[in-house]
Amino acid sequence: MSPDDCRMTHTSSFDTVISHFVGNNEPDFSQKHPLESKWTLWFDNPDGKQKQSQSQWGQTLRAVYTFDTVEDFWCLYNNIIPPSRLANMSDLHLFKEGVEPKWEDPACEHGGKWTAILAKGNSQLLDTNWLHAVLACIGEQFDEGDEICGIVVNVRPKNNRIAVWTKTASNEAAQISIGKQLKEIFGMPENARLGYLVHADAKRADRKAKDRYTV
Ligand code: MGP
Repeated sequence: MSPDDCRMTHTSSFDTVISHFVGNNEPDFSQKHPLESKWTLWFDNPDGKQKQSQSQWGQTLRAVYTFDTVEDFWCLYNNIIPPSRLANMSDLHLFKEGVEPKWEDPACEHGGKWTAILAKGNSQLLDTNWLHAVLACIGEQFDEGDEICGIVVNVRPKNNRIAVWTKTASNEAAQISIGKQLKEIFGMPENARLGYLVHADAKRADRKAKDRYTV
């Protein structure tokens, strides 16, 4: 990676997040700024011709890169293509280091996920929502930040999805708090609905599982 690859993009969200991380209006670029947690980006692009069974799932899942500073995040972000340009059936997972993006991981097994469904055709909305939700996770912006395991974007032929995975499905208050904050991050109107699916329910009932909570 050349230094140019690490050039930072001065978007409004960048400005917000950098001042959030640095805590003042004069960021110091001479040193890297640590994040509270280490994060690993995972990529998956299974063969989409067949529906995946629970036993096959995860065979093509790969860890790509781990970072723990603001600067290394932007290096990564500026060097990967956005979700809107990924092939159908691709998944990006950004999880706290040491947590595998699977129902079976000990940090996830009692958890679930809030999922936003995004209609195809609005690339900018997909990419912006992904970036904003990623920044909220790595910037520890959720009041219940310890509950966050990671975030996933699924690129699919019909609808795309962004999901935030959390640890303790039984802690309703924490999940509702995260769901409400996520709705704000996505700029969703009050009457729009976001659903929380418990992984254990998905494991048991698979595609027939119903959301446990909604906001
Ligand atoms: P998916 O990739 O989340 O949805 O899960 P997709 O590809 O859009 O398919 P659809 O069913 O929503 O149309 C696809 C399938 O993979 C699930 O139904 C499960 O059988 C399996 N699966 C998904 N996840 C996240 C896991 C997991 O963490 N562990 C296991 N064992 N299987 C999973």
